[in-house]
Amino acid sequence: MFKKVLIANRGEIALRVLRTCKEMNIKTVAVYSTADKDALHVRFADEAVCIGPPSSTESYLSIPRIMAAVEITNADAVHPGYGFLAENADFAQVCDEYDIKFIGPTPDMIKNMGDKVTAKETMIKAGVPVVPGSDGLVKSVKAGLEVSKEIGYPVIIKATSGGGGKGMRIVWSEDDFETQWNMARNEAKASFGNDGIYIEKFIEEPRHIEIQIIGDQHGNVVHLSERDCSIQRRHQKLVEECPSPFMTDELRDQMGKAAILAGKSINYEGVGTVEFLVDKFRTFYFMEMNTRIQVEHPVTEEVIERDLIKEQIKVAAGEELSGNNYFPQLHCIECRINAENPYQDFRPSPGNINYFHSPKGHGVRVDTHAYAGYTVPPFYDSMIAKLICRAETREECITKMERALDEFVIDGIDTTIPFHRQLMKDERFRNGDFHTGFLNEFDLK
Ligand code: MV4
Repeated sequence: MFKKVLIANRGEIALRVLRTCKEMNIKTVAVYSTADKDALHVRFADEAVCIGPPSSTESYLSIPRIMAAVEITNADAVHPGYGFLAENADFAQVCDEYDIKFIGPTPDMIKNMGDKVTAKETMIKAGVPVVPGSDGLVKSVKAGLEVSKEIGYPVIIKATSGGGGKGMRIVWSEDDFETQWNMARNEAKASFGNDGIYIEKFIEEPRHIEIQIIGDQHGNVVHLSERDCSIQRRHQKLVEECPSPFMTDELRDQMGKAAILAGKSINYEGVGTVEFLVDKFRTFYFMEMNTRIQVEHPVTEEVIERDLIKEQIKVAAGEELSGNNYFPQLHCIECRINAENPYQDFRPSPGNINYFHSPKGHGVRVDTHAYAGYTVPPFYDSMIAKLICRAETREECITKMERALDEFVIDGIDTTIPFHRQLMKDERFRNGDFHTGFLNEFDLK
Protein backbone atom coordinates (compact mmCIF):
# COMPACT_ATOMS: atom_id res chain seq x y z
CA MET A 1 0.00 0.00 0.00
CA PHE A 2 1.06 3.60 -0.57
CA LYS A 3 2.83 5.43 2.24
CA LYS A 4 2.13 8.99 1.19
CA VAL A 5 -0.41 10.31 -1.31
CA LEU A 6 -0.24 13.79 -2.79
CA ILE A 7 -3.70 15.13 -3.59
CA ALA A 8 -3.46 17.23 -6.74
CA ASN A 9 -6.74 19.04 -6.21
CA ARG A 10 -8.69 21.43 -3.98
CA GLY A 11 -12.16 21.90 -2.51
CA GLU A 12 -14.47 19.17 -1.32
CA ILE A 13 -12.81 16.40 -3.35
CA ALA A 14 -9.38 17.10 -1.82
CA LEU A 15 -10.98 16.78 1.64
CA ARG A 16 -12.91 13.69 0.58
CA VAL A 17 -9.73 11.94 -0.60
CA LEU A 18 -7.65 12.89 2.42
CA ARG A 19 -10.30 11.57 4.82
CA THR A 20 -10.14 8.13 3.22
CA CYS A 21 -6.33 8.21 3.16
CA LYS A 22 -6.32 8.87 6.92
CA GLU A 23 -8.65 5.93 7.48
CA MET A 24 -6.22 3.78 5.47
CA ASN A 25 -3.19 5.01 7.47
CA ILE A 26 -1.75 6.73 4.41
CA LYS A 27 0.03 10.06 4.92
CA THR A 28 -1.37 12.98 2.91
CA VAL A 29 0.13 15.95 1.11
CA ALA A 30 -2.07 18.88 0.10
CA VAL A 31 -1.11 21.34 -2.61
CA TYR A 32 -2.67 24.78 -2.76
CA SER A 33 -2.66 28.08 -4.55
CA THR A 34 -2.32 31.30 -2.58
CA ALA A 35 -6.11 31.77 -2.96
CA ASP A 36 -6.60 28.56 -0.93
CA LYS A 37 -4.21 29.23 1.95
CA ASP A 38 -7.08 29.04 4.49
CA ALA A 39 -8.71 25.99 2.91
CA LEU A 40 -9.58 22.92 4.99
CA HIS A 41 -7.68 20.51 2.75
CA VAL A 42 -4.53 22.46 3.65
CA ARG A 43 -5.30 22.36 7.36
CA PHE A 44 -6.25 18.68 7.52
CA ALA A 45 -3.39 17.25 5.44
CA ASP A 46 -0.19 16.01 7.11
CA GLU A 47 1.85 18.33 4.89
CA ALA A 48 0.93 21.15 2.53
CA VAL A 49 2.86 22.78 -0.30
CA CYS A 50 1.99 26.10 -1.90
CA ILE A 51 2.29 25.60 -5.64
CA GLY A 52 1.53 29.04 -7.03
CA PRO A 53 -0.80 31.98 -7.55
CA PRO A 54 -4.63 31.72 -7.83
CA SER A 55 -4.68 31.11 -11.58
CA SER A 56 -5.23 27.36 -12.17
CA THR A 57 -2.77 27.26 -15.06
CA GLU A 58 -0.02 28.35 -12.67
CA SER A 59 -1.10 26.09 -9.79
CA TYR A 60 -3.52 23.12 -9.95
CA LEU A 61 -2.94 22.66 -13.69
CA SER A 62 0.83 23.02 -13.59
CA ILE A 63 2.46 19.60 -13.98
CA PRO A 64 6.01 20.85 -13.13
CA ARG A 65 4.82 22.57 -9.94
CA ILE A 66 2.90 19.52 -8.78
CA MET A 67 5.80 17.19 -9.58
CA ALA A 68 8.10 19.49 -7.59
CA ALA A 69 5.74 19.12 -4.61
CA VAL A 70 5.78 15.32 -5.08
CA GLU A 71 9.57 15.36 -5.08
CA ILE A 72 10.12 17.51 -1.99
CA THR A 73 7.56 15.61 0.10
CA ASN A 74 8.60 12.16 -1.10
CA ALA A 75 5.03 11.10 -1.95
CA ASP A 76 4.72 7.71 -3.67
CA ALA A 77 1.34 8.27 -5.32
CA VAL A 78 -0.82 11.10 -6.66
CA HIS A 79 -4.61 11.30 -6.44
CA PRO A 80 -5.90 13.70 -9.12
CA GLY A 81 -9.54 13.99 -7.93
CA TYR A 82 -11.82 15.25 -10.72
CA GLY A 83 -11.31 18.19 -13.09
CA PHE A 84 -7.86 19.82 -13.31
CA LEU A 85 -5.35 17.08 -14.30
CA ALA A 86 -7.59 14.06 -13.64
CA GLU A 87 -7.92 13.17 -17.33
CA ASN A 88 -4.62 14.55 -18.55
CA ALA A 89 -2.65 11.72 -20.18
CA ASP A 90 0.59 13.75 -20.09
CA PHE A 91 0.32 14.08 -16.32
CA ALA A 92 -0.28 10.34 -15.88
CA GLN A 93 2.71 9.76 -18.18
CA VAL A 94 5.01 12.05 -16.20
CA CYS A 95 3.97 10.28 -12.97
CA ASP A 96 4.88 6.95 -14.59
CA GLU A 97 8.27 8.29 -15.65
CA TYR A 98 9.02 9.43 -12.09
CA ASP A 99 7.82 6.08 -10.72
CA ILE A 100 4.96 7.76 -8.87
CA LYS A 101 1.65 5.89 -8.99
CA PHE A 102 -1.05 7.96 -10.70
CA ILE A 103 -4.24 6.80 -8.95
CA GLY A 104 -6.25 6.20 -12.09
CA PRO A 105 -5.92 4.40 -15.40
CA THR A 106 -2.86 4.34 -17.67
CA PRO A 107 -2.01 7.26 -20.02
CA ASP A 108 -3.12 5.13 -23.00
CA MET A 109 -6.58 4.51 -21.56
CA ILE A 110 -7.00 8.22 -20.79
CA LYS A 111 -5.90 9.16 -24.31
CA ASN A 112 -8.12 6.61 -26.01
CA MET A 113 -11.26 7.61 -24.13
CA GLY A 114 -10.42 11.33 -24.45
CA ASP A 115 -10.62 11.08 -28.21
CA LYS A 116 -14.32 10.46 -28.85
CA VAL A 117 -13.94 8.90 -32.31
CA THR A 118 -11.31 6.46 -31.00
CA ALA A 119 -13.50 5.70 -27.97
CA LYS A 120 -16.49 5.00 -30.21
CA GLU A 121 -14.44 2.72 -32.49
CA THR A 122 -13.19 0.83 -29.43
CA MET A 123 -16.77 0.36 -28.21
CA ILE A 124 -17.99 -0.87 -31.61
CA LYS A 125 -15.19 -3.48 -31.60
CA ALA A 126 -16.14 -4.51 -28.05
CA GLY A 127 -19.81 -4.96 -29.00
CA VAL A 128 -21.14 -2.01 -26.96
CA PRO A 129 -24.13 -0.30 -28.64
CA VAL A 130 -23.33 3.15 -30.07
CA VAL A 131 -25.43 5.81 -31.80
CA PRO A 132 -25.67 5.22 -35.57
CA GLY A 133 -23.43 7.70 -37.38
CA SER A 134 -20.39 8.36 -39.53
CA ASP A 135 -17.62 5.81 -39.79
CA GLY A 136 -15.02 7.83 -37.88
CA LEU A 137 -14.08 11.41 -38.74
CA VAL A 138 -15.93 13.24 -41.52
CA LYS A 139 -13.55 15.05 -43.86
CA SER A 140 -15.76 17.28 -46.03
CA VAL A 141 -19.17 18.95 -46.27
CA LYS A 142 -20.01 16.62 -49.16
CA ALA A 143 -19.18 13.50 -47.11
CA GLY A 144 -21.11 14.95 -44.16
CA LEU A 145 -24.20 15.58 -46.28
CA GLU A 146 -24.04 12.01 -47.56
CA VAL A 147 -23.88 10.33 -44.12
CA SER A 148 -26.57 12.63 -42.77
CA LYS A 149 -28.92 11.73 -45.61
CA GLU A 150 -28.22 8.08 -44.96
CA ILE A 151 -28.87 8.16 -41.19
CA GLY A 152 -31.70 10.70 -41.53
CA TYR A 153 -32.20 14.14 -39.93
CA PRO A 154 -31.95 15.39 -37.25
CA VAL A 155 -28.24 14.69 -36.86
CA ILE A 156 -25.68 15.99 -34.38
CA ILE A 157 -22.16 17.13 -35.29
CA LYS A 158 -19.64 16.47 -32.52
CA ALA A 159 -15.96 17.30 -31.98
CA THR A 160 -13.70 14.29 -31.47
CA SER A 161 -11.82 16.24 -28.77
CA GLY A 162 -15.10 17.44 -27.26
CA GLY A 163 -17.17 16.15 -24.43
CA GLY A 164 -19.37 18.00 -22.05
CA GLY A 165 -21.23 19.58 -24.97
CA LYS A 166 -18.58 21.87 -26.45
CA GLY A 167 -18.40 22.02 -30.23
CA MET A 168 -21.73 20.22 -30.63
CA ARG A 169 -24.32 21.26 -33.26
CA ILE A 170 -27.74 19.84 -34.03
CA VAL A 171 -28.78 19.88 -37.69
CA TRP A 172 -32.51 19.60 -38.40
CA SER A 173 -32.43 19.61 -42.21
CA GLU A 174 -30.11 19.43 -45.21
CA ASP A 175 -30.41 23.20 -45.86
CA ASP A 176 -28.97 23.86 -42.45
CA PHE A 177 -26.04 21.47 -42.74
CA GLU A 178 -23.22 23.60 -44.14
CA THR A 179 -23.77 26.48 -41.68
CA GLN A 180 -23.77 24.15 -38.67
CA TRP A 181 -20.80 22.22 -40.05
CA ASN A 182 -18.72 25.40 -40.26
CA MET A 183 -19.78 26.52 -36.79
CA ALA A 184 -18.90 23.13 -35.28
CA ARG A 185 -15.48 23.06 -36.98
CA ASN A 186 -14.59 26.59 -35.89
CA GLU A 187 -15.75 26.00 -32.34
CA ALA A 188 -13.78 22.74 -32.15
CA LYS A 189 -10.65 24.36 -33.56
CA ALA A 190 -10.90 27.31 -31.15
CA SER A 191 -11.71 25.20 -28.06
CA PHE A 192 -9.48 22.17 -28.55
CA GLY A 193 -7.03 23.06 -31.32
CA ASN A 194 -8.41 20.05 -33.18
CA ASP A 195 -11.16 20.42 -35.77
CA GLY A 196 -11.80 16.69 -36.22
CA ILE A 197 -15.56 16.14 -36.22
CA TYR A 198 -17.99 13.25 -36.59
CA ILE A 199 -21.72 12.85 -37.10
CA GLU A 200 -24.42 10.92 -35.26
CA LYS A 201 -28.17 10.52 -35.40
CA PHE A 202 -29.61 13.04 -32.92
CA ILE A 203 -31.43 11.19 -30.14
CA GLU A 204 -34.35 13.37 -29.05
CA GLU A 205 -35.23 13.87 -25.38
CA PRO A 206 -32.71 11.31 -24.08
CA ARG A 207 -31.97 10.51 -20.49
CA HIS A 208 -28.34 10.60 -19.31
CA ILE A 209 -27.76 7.40 -17.38
CA GLU A 210 -24.24 6.35 -16.47
CA ILE A 211 -22.84 3.12 -15.07
CA GLN A 212 -20.10 3.17 -12.44
CA ILE A 213 -17.46 0.54 -13.04
CA ILE A 214 -14.27 -0.49 -11.26
CA GLY A 215 -11.47 -2.57 -12.71
CA ASP A 216 -8.34 -4.01 -11.10
CA GLN A 217 -4.88 -4.83 -12.47
CA HIS A 218 -5.82 -8.51 -12.78
CA GLY A 219 -8.47 -8.16 -15.48
CA ASN A 220 -11.55 -8.06 -13.23
CA VAL A 221 -14.22 -5.43 -13.96
CA VAL A 222 -17.50 -5.09 -12.07
CA HIS A 223 -20.31 -2.55 -12.28
CA LEU A 224 -21.76 -0.70 -9.31
CA SER A 225 -25.13 0.18 -10.87
CA GLU A 226 -26.27 3.43 -12.45
CA ARG A 227 -26.69 7.13 -11.76
CA ASP A 228 -29.33 9.18 -13.53
CA CYS A 229 -27.83 12.58 -14.35
CA SER A 230 -30.57 13.92 -16.64
CA ILE A 231 -31.15 17.05 -14.53
CA GLN A 232 -28.54 19.28 -16.16
CA ARG A 233 -28.25 22.87 -17.24
CA ARG A 234 -25.87 23.80 -20.05
CA HIS A 235 -24.08 20.49 -19.57
CA GLN A 236 -23.62 21.11 -15.84
CA LYS A 237 -25.22 18.43 -13.71
CA LEU A 238 -27.34 19.74 -10.86
CA VAL A 239 -28.97 16.58 -9.48
CA GLU A 240 -27.95 12.93 -9.66
CA GLU A 241 -29.73 9.88 -8.31
CA CYS A 242 -29.73 6.11 -8.01
CA PRO A 243 -31.73 4.10 -8.89
CA SER A 244 -32.80 5.98 -12.00
CA PRO A 245 -36.59 6.36 -11.89
CA PHE A 246 -36.52 5.09 -15.50
CA MET A 247 -34.52 1.95 -14.71
CA THR A 248 -35.81 -1.62 -14.84
CA ASP A 249 -33.98 -4.73 -13.64
CA GLU A 250 -33.67 -5.87 -17.23
CA LEU A 251 -32.25 -2.56 -18.47
CA ARG A 252 -29.76 -2.42 -15.58
CA ASP A 253 -28.62 -5.89 -16.41
CA GLN A 254 -28.11 -4.99 -20.08
CA MET A 255 -26.42 -1.63 -19.40
CA GLY A 256 -24.27 -3.16 -16.66
CA LYS A 257 -23.11 -5.89 -19.06
CA ALA A 258 -22.35 -3.31 -21.76
CA ALA A 259 -20.35 -1.18 -19.30
CA ILE A 260 -18.32 -4.20 -18.18
CA LEU A 261 -17.68 -5.10 -21.82
CA ALA A 262 -16.47 -1.53 -22.37
CA GLY A 263 -14.12 -1.77 -19.37
CA LYS A 264 -12.80 -5.25 -20.17
CA SER A 265 -12.11 -4.35 -23.80
CA ILE A 266 -9.46 -1.86 -22.66
CA ASN A 267 -8.30 -3.79 -19.56
CA TYR A 268 -9.63 -0.88 -17.56
CA GLU A 269 -7.95 -0.20 -14.24
CA GLY A 270 -9.48 2.09 -11.61
CA VAL A 271 -12.90 3.63 -11.15
CA GLY A 272 -14.59 4.77 -14.33
CA THR A 273 -17.97 5.80 -15.63
CA VAL A 274 -19.59 4.69 -18.85
CA GLU A 275 -22.13 7.31 -19.94
CA PHE A 276 -25.13 6.29 -22.00
CA LEU A 277 -27.96 8.09 -23.74
CA VAL A 278 -31.24 6.25 -23.15
CA ASP A 279 -34.21 7.03 -25.40
CA LYS A 280 -37.90 6.75 -24.54
CA PHE A 281 -37.99 3.12 -25.77
CA ARG A 282 -35.19 2.28 -23.29
CA THR A 283 -32.73 1.77 -26.13
CA PHE A 284 -29.31 2.78 -24.85
CA TYR A 285 -26.23 4.03 -26.64
CA PHE A 286 -22.65 4.54 -25.46
CA MET A 287 -21.87 8.27 -25.24
CA GLU A 288 -18.53 8.76 -23.45
CA MET A 289 -16.35 7.14 -20.85
CA ASN A 290 -14.93 9.14 -17.95
CA THR A 291 -11.64 7.81 -16.63
CA ARG A 292 -11.80 9.50 -13.20
CA ILE A 293 -13.71 9.55 -9.93
CA GLN A 294 -16.74 11.77 -10.56
CA VAL A 295 -18.39 14.52 -8.55
CA GLU A 296 -21.50 12.35 -8.08
CA HIS A 297 -19.69 9.24 -6.78
CA PRO A 298 -21.32 9.55 -3.31
CA VAL A 299 -24.69 8.60 -4.84
CA THR A 300 -23.25 5.18 -5.60
CA GLU A 301 -21.47 4.97 -2.23
CA GLU A 302 -24.73 5.54 -0.40
CA VAL A 303 -26.70 2.84 -2.24
CA ILE A 304 -24.05 0.11 -2.21
CA GLU A 305 -22.39 0.88 1.15
CA ARG A 306 -18.84 1.08 -0.17
CA ASP A 307 -16.18 3.83 0.00
CA LEU A 308 -15.31 4.30 -3.68
CA ILE A 309 -12.12 6.27 -2.98
CA LYS A 310 -10.92 3.40 -0.79
CA GLU A 311 -11.71 0.89 -3.53
CA GLN A 312 -9.97 3.16 -6.04
CA ILE A 313 -6.80 3.39 -3.93
CA LYS A 314 -6.82 -0.38 -3.30
CA VAL A 315 -6.97 -1.30 -6.98
CA ALA A 316 -4.32 1.35 -7.76
CA ALA A 317 -2.04 -0.40 -5.24
CA GLY A 318 -2.55 -3.68 -7.11
CA GLU A 319 -5.13 -5.36 -4.88
CA GLU A 320 -7.54 -7.76 -6.50
CA LEU A 321 -11.23 -6.89 -6.50
CA SER A 322 -13.38 -9.05 -4.31
CA GLY A 323 -17.10 -9.23 -4.74
CA ASN A 324 -19.43 -9.14 -7.64
CA ASN A 325 -21.57 -6.54 -9.33
CA TYR A 326 -23.48 -4.41 -6.86
CA PHE A 327 -27.14 -3.41 -6.95
CA PRO A 328 -28.80 -0.46 -5.24
CA GLN A 329 -30.30 -1.34 -1.86
CA LEU A 330 -31.63 2.15 -1.09
CA HIS A 331 -32.51 5.35 -2.94
CA CYS A 332 -30.09 8.27 -3.04
CA ILE A 333 -30.32 11.79 -4.46
CA GLU A 334 -27.53 14.37 -4.60
CA CYS A 335 -28.13 18.11 -5.05
CA ARG A 336 -25.18 20.24 -6.08
CA ILE A 337 -25.05 23.43 -4.05
CA ASN A 338 -23.22 26.02 -6.14
CA ALA A 339 -22.24 29.58 -5.29
CA GLU A 340 -24.48 30.88 -8.08
CA ASN A 341 -27.64 32.95 -8.31
CA PRO A 342 -30.33 30.77 -9.92
CA TYR A 343 -32.53 33.86 -10.45
CA GLN A 344 -29.79 35.56 -12.48
CA ASP A 345 -29.04 32.84 -15.00
CA PHE A 346 -26.91 30.96 -12.43
CA ARG A 347 -24.34 33.76 -12.36
CA PRO A 348 -21.39 32.91 -10.08
CA SER A 349 -21.61 34.43 -6.60
CA PRO A 350 -18.23 34.18 -4.92
CA GLY A 351 -17.50 35.92 -1.62
CA ASN A 352 -17.54 35.52 2.13
CA ILE A 353 -19.87 33.06 3.85
CA ASN A 354 -20.71 34.76 7.13
CA TYR A 355 -23.06 32.05 8.41
CA PHE A 356 -23.10 28.37 7.48
CA HIS A 357 -25.37 25.74 8.94
CA SER A 358 -25.30 22.28 7.47
CA PRO A 359 -28.32 19.95 7.61
CA LYS A 360 -27.90 16.76 9.62
CA GLY A 361 -29.84 13.70 10.69
CA HIS A 362 -30.47 10.17 9.53
CA GLY A 363 -29.66 9.59 5.87
CA VAL A 364 -28.22 13.07 5.34
CA ARG A 365 -24.62 13.58 4.14
CA VAL A 366 -22.97 16.86 3.20
CA ASP A 367 -19.65 16.81 1.33
CA THR A 368 -18.23 20.30 1.53
CA HIS A 369 -15.11 22.35 2.14
CA ALA A 370 -17.12 25.42 3.14
CA TYR A 371 -17.57 26.74 6.70
CA ALA A 372 -18.69 29.94 8.42
CA GLY A 373 -16.05 32.55 7.64
CA TYR A 374 -14.86 30.80 4.47
CA THR A 375 -14.48 32.96 1.37
CA VAL A 376 -15.47 31.31 -1.93
CA PRO A 377 -12.69 32.37 -4.33
CA PRO A 378 -13.76 33.57 -7.79
CA PHE A 379 -11.09 31.56 -9.61
CA TYR A 380 -12.46 28.02 -9.55
CA ASP A 381 -15.56 25.89 -9.95
CA SER A 382 -18.57 27.29 -8.11
CA MET A 383 -19.65 24.06 -6.41
CA ILE A 384 -19.36 24.52 -2.64
CA ALA A 385 -21.31 21.53 -1.28
CA LYS A 386 -23.07 18.34 -2.23
CA LEU A 387 -26.20 17.53 -0.26
CA ILE A 388 -26.71 13.78 -0.40
CA CYS A 389 -29.82 12.12 1.02
CA ARG A 390 -30.72 8.48 1.16
CA ALA A 391 -33.86 6.62 2.18
CA GLU A 392 -35.65 3.40 1.42
CA THR A 393 -37.80 4.77 -1.39
CA ARG A 394 -37.54 7.63 -3.89
CA GLU A 395 -40.52 9.37 -2.32
CA GLU A 396 -39.01 9.27 1.18
CA CYS A 397 -35.70 10.42 -0.27
CA ILE A 398 -37.30 13.49 -1.89
CA THR A 399 -39.10 14.32 1.37
CA LYS A 400 -35.85 14.01 3.30
CA MET A 401 -34.10 16.22 0.73
CA GLU A 402 -36.79 18.89 1.16
CA ARG A 403 -36.31 18.76 4.92
CA ALA A 404 -32.52 18.97 4.56
CA LEU A 405 -32.70 21.86 2.07
CA ASP A 406 -34.94 23.71 4.54
CA GLU A 407 -32.28 23.29 7.25
CA PHE A 408 -29.38 24.41 5.06
CA VAL A 409 -28.41 28.03 5.76
CA ILE A 410 -25.65 29.72 3.79
CA ASP A 411 -25.51 33.50 4.31
CA GLY A 412 -23.43 36.05 2.47
CA ILE A 413 -23.51 34.55 -1.01
CA ASP A 414 -26.23 33.29 -3.37
CA THR A 415 -26.61 29.55 -3.85
CA THR A 416 -28.61 27.03 -5.86
CA ILE A 417 -30.58 25.95 -2.74
CA PRO A 418 -33.80 27.78 -3.84
CA PHE A 419 -33.60 26.04 -7.23
CA HIS A 420 -33.41 22.62 -5.57
CA ARG A 421 -36.29 23.42 -3.22
CA GLN A 422 -38.52 24.20 -6.18
CA LEU A 423 -37.29 21.19 -8.16
CA MET A 424 -38.13 18.80 -5.30
CA LYS A 425 -41.73 20.07 -5.41
CA ASP A 426 -42.01 19.82 -9.19
CA GLU A 427 -44.70 17.35 -10.30
CA ARG A 428 -42.71 16.05 -13.27
CA PHE A 429 -39.57 15.58 -11.17
CA ARG A 430 -41.56 13.76 -8.49
CA ASN A 431 -43.04 11.47 -11.14
CA GLY A 432 -39.59 10.73 -12.57
CA ASP A 433 -40.84 12.14 -15.85
CA PHE A 434 -37.78 14.04 -17.10
CA HIS A 435 -35.00 13.96 -19.70
CA THR A 436 -31.90 16.06 -20.44
CA GLY A 437 -34.01 18.92 -21.82
CA PHE A 438 -36.13 19.18 -18.65
CA LEU A 439 -34.54 22.36 -17.28
CA ASN A 440 -35.11 24.23 -20.55
CA GLU A 441 -38.81 24.12 -19.69
CA PHE A 442 -38.39 24.80 -15.97
CA ASP A 443 -39.46 28.24 -14.74
CA LEU A 444 -37.82 29.37 -11.52
CA LYS A 445 -40.22 31.33 -9.32
C1 MV4 B 1 -26.08 13.49 -27.98
C2 MV4 B 1 -27.40 13.90 -27.79
C3 MV4 B 1 -28.36 13.40 -28.65
N1 MV4 B 1 -28.00 12.56 -29.65
N2 MV4 B 1 -25.78 12.64 -28.97
C4 MV4 B 1 -24.12 16.27 -24.61
C5 MV4 B 1 -22.73 16.32 -24.09
C6 MV4 B 1 -22.02 15.18 -24.67
N3 MV4 B 1 -21.61 14.34 -23.59
C7 MV4 B 1 -22.98 14.51 -25.61
N4 MV4 B 1 -24.26 15.16 -25.45
C8 MV4 B 1 -25.34 14.78 -26.18
N5 MV4 B 1 -25.09 13.90 -27.19
C9 MV4 B 1 -26.72 12.21 -29.80
N6 MV4 B 1 -26.40 11.39 -30.80
C10 MV4 B 1 -27.68 14.77 -26.75
C11 MV4 B 1 -26.65 15.23 -25.95
C12 MV4 B 1 -27.03 16.16 -24.92
C13 MV4 B 1 -26.97 15.83 -23.58
C14 MV4 B 1 -26.48 14.60 -23.16
C15 MV4 B 1 -26.41 14.28 -21.83
C16 MV4 B 1 -26.84 15.19 -20.90
C17 MV4 B 1 -27.31 16.42 -21.28
C18 MV4 B 1 -27.38 16.75 -22.60
C19 MV4 B 1 -27.86 17.99 -22.98
C20 MV4 B 1 -27.93 18.31 -24.31
C21 MV4 B 1 -27.50 17.40 -25.27
